[in-house]
Amino acid sequence: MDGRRVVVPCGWSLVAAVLFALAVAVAPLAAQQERTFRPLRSLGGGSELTASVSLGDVNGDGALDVVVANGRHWPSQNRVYLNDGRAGFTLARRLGEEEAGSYAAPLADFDGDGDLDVAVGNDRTRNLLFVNDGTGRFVAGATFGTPSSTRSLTLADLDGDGHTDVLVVNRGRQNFVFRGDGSGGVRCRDAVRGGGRLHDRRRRRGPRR
Ligand SMILES: [Ca+2]
Ligand SMILES: [Ca+2]
Ligand SMILES: [Ca+2]
Ligand SMILES: [Ca+2]
Repeated sequence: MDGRRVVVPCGWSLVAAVLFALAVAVAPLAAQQERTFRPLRSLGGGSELTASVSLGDVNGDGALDVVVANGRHWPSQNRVYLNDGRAGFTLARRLGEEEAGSYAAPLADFDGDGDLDVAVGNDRTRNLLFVNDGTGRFVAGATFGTPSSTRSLTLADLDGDGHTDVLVVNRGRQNFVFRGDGSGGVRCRDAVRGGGRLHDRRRRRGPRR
């Protein structure tokens, strides 16, 4: 205690009074800890136009690694940062050879070999999968969809066949579900508009933004 006087309301039991005094004493410490919260590490360069990050153990060492989707509207390099096990991410690898305006890079095992692959959602260029060699090195695999304005990808087994599917959300354009075949391929399953109705993927409405 710092010698401050704590006034306990009348009629309280000793236990209640002690708990009250402890709460009064601890509250400033909690507030101080909140004020002193600082970044543990830096990650990547400050000039990159990062849209999102994904976590997953891409090299099988038990530590969560980071995949960064960069670019947004402008072509940029996506990167994989390997975790040294102490939240240090000094080793960066390029994800793909070509720059793209990426918004999303979620992880899932698309080819069923046990390691995490990456689905990349792009603005103005095709979305595509990157296949993991098991050590966190990726090569480009299947593309899915036409060049559009993808803003996010959500991965889940939507049709219950045991394979990960991809819900593609596009700005100002049709959204789509792509069905994963479990061997690294994804195919358009249905187009999705508001309200959960299904539409033909060829029907596009509204101006491109
Ligand atoms: Ca790892
Ligand atoms: Ca895999
Ligand atoms: Ca693999
Ligand atoms: Ca599925």
